[in-house]
Amino acid sequence: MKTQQRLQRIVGEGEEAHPLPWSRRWVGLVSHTPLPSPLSCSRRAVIEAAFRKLDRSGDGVVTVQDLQGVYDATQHPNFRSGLWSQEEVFHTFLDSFDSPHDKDGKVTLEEFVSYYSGVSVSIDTDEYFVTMMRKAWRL
Ligand SMILES: [Ca+2]
Repeated sequence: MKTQQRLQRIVGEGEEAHPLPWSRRWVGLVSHTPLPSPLSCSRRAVIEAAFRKLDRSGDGVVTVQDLQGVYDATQHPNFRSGLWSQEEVFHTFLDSFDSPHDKDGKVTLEEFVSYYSGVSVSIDTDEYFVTMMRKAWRL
């Protein structure tokens, strides 16, 4: 009994003195946490290609006028149910890219890149990101 108590004390003290298992776990957690990283060249290029496709007028800003003929609003569930007009579908679509600090119904390249930087963080490989963008925007 005495020995067992002494052993428990030693083990207990050992844990206090050497918090290594916890430290290791912590390091593991940190290394698996995706950190916001700058976009790679291939990711940035495919985002810019999608933006150029959207910006039909070529003035560097995507507006509702640009979307007409590129984005099919008639497939949107709220259009199909008669809840929204095509115009409302376009505005809602643009709104998802529009910076919360500058809601003007126009999307600049920087706003578009910023939106996809957020998406990019959760995608591990450049290849997958590029494929996803090509499919989404039919590039
Ligand atoms: Ca434009």
